[in-house]
Amino acid sequence: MNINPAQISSHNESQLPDHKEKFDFLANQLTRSNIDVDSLIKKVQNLQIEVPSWALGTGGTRFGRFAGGGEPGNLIQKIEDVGVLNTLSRACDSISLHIPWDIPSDANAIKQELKTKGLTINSVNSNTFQDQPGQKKSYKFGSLCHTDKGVRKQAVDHNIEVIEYGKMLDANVLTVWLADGSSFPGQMDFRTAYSNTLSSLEDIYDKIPSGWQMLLEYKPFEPAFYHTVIPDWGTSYSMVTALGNKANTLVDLGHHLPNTNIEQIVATLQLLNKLGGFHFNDSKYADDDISVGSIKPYALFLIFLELVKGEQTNMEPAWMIDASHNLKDPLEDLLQSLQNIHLNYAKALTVDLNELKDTQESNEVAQCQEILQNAFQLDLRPLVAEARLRAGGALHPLSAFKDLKVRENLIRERGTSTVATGL
Ligand SMILES: [Mn+2]
Repeated sequence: MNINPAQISSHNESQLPDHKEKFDFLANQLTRSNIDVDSLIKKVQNLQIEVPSWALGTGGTRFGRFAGGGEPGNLIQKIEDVGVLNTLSRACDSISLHIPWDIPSDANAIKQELKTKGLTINSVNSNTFQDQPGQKKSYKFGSLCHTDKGVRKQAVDHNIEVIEYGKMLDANVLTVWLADGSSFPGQMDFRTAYSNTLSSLEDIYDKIPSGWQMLLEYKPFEPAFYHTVIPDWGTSYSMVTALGNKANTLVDLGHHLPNTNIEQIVATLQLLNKLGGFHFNDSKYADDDISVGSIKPYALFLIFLELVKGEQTNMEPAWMIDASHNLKDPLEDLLQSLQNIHLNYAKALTVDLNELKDTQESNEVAQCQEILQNAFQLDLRPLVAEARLRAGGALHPLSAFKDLKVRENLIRERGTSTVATGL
């Protein structure tokens, strides 16, 4: 399905007078606070978030999966879906692939489709947390950490194969997330598991092309119940530091125990120049993988504030949404997540960092809080809508999605029984 610019403008038209009134009021307020509205809008437009191919279908839980209709049945259709999202939101100009769920059998056709939709592929993700049909050795007891050298080699070879697919599609990031760990005390020797993992990662790192980076994700628990080989940012940091300049840590919002101070982790990793990537989602309990900003928007704002502080001095992390949609239409959920990412980024950009610094230096605690709260509570929705409007997107992507009957069209084209690959 394609949405053309004329459809978007005609959808925007009825909402323009109301939007203009709200935006003009907000722009005047911001200008009076010495904020350059045009440059704020440009920054918001420049923040593009990668959408993973596995987030486009209905996700399940370990108890069940309730698929919706019109899901993308192949990679071309997944690219088509991200094209729709980007046309509406102007916030996601790339798609991340998961191998082997999305093996690009015809790389030229994939590249052509990406070009037509104005998209790219930045990151490719390996999968050694499941056994695939015909696979020689099992990952039941781990992959890169496994006690059997043959299993470790198979997992290393898989990652190298993923790099090769990535090269074919002009990607530049390999993301490694490991389910490796143990479910019972005594099952695994911590030191052996760490050493085996690092040694396997070294073999993969050797094949990382120049201009690429290898991202190492961490997670405290699940699927392992007792210990995860890379449970936290410190362990990931120790490994990427041992690996070299092309290896960096990836922070996934959901991969923390409740109430972890993630903004502090972001600040520390950026200070150490090792924050390579960021996965957005939100959670109430653990790795819930729900819509960005749906549970803890203030935490999201505080994280963005640290990312904005890091903007001047460090490399730009690879941004991606990593979510799963077991109830909502995945495309609607992604539009909401993109909106919340842009909104909180914009709020963080309005903080006067010099003023905040001075206030911190003089230990005016209440005033420090005021500065942050004033920025967080500002309603910048009209500004984010204006950023989309100027980029050719929809003023309200979610209502455009409904009014243009995107899901109905996808069901008509693909049927009700297609099932997207993924979890
Ligand atoms: Mn992730």
